[in-house]
This record gives sequence, structure tokens and C-alpha cells, in this order.
Amino acid sequence: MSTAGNNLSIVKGSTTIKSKEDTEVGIVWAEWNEEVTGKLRDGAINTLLNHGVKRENINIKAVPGTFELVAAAKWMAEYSTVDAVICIGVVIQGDTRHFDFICGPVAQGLINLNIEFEIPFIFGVLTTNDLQQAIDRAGGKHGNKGDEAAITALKMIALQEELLDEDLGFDEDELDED
Ligand code: RBF
Repeated sequence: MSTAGNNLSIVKGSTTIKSKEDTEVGIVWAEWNEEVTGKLRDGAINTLLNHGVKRENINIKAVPGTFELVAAAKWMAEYSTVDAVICIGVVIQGDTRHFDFICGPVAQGLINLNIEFEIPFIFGVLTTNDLQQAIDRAGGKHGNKGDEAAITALKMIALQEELLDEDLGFDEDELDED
């Protein structure tokens, strides 16, 4: 979770983010806590647009809750041509144990997708103690995690393209010989 002095909307590290003209990005967002997730979603969309992604190349789909993000992200990767999938949700620590049941498994589910597919899946899920902390990170005093998720998606797409362009000439047959 971000702390004071760590604004989620400020790009960290290398600030030059190159996105190709035809970059396609998927956004799956959870409608649970929509007053917050809607702001995360819009932050992600605006950040992508500000970095040159065309509106028609942003595929946005809603799911009921954070739990459903993994399945929707997987389907988007399988059935469309997106270069990355941004997954947006908010899970608030409450009186039930739902927080424990959702956060870790969804993070693990997205890690599994990152391993299974050749595109990045971005964890744009706020996990907070209360609603105010979520509001503060959805366009409030700590910035917008949707912005951060969009920047992360573009950086990962650029990294993958860079590595592919370098074409290190890795030959799997050589490994077999050892
Ligand atoms: N979904 C969220 O995205 N964030 C939540 O904080 C959240 N809390 C939930 C609490 C309870 C008690 C239940 C039953 C569901 C909650 N969900 C939440 C919805 C969940 O992600 C999923 O959509 C439903 O459990 C249906 O699979």
C-alpha cells in the first residue's frame, strides 16, 4: 500500500515510456466498490491515452468482484489480441474473512497467468484497511493506483518488445547437449 510521500500517480524509475502506435491494452475491472474502482479504471484509461494508446485499442470489461478478475483476464488473453491486461479491484478489510480469501489467491492467480501467457497481467488491486484508504489511492491524496497500473502495463510491454528486438539468439538445442 502506498504511504504518504509515495504518490501512485507519479512515474517512478525511467519516465520515458514508449508505446507503439498499435499497442492494445485490456482492462478488467471489478464493480464491487464501484465508487472507487470506477476512478481506478478511469485513471488507467486516461494514463493510457496520455501515453499514446488509441481509445479503440483499449478493451474494457467489467466483472462483479475482484474474485472474478483472474478468469476474465485469462479469457481476454485467450480471445483477444491485447498486449497486456490491467486488472482493477478494491478489497477492503472488513468484519468478514473475505479479505484473506480474495487478496492472496487473486495475486497468485495473476502471477500464474503471467507465467502461462506471453503478455503481462497487472495487479491493479487496492487492498486497504478501510474505505478512506482506498479513496485516498483512487485519485485522492496518494494519487491513483489506476495510473500506476497503466504505467506498469506500458513499461512491461516495452520491456518485452525490447527483449524480443535484442534477439539474443538463444538456442534451446544447445542446452540439451549439456
Ligand atoms: N469483491 C471485491 O472486489 N471487494 C471486496 O471487498 C469484496 N468483499 C466481499 C465480501 C463478501 C462477504 C462477499 C460475499 C463478497 C465480496 N466481494 C468483494 C465479491 C467477490 O469478489 C465475488 O464477486 C463474490 O464472492 C462472487 O464470487
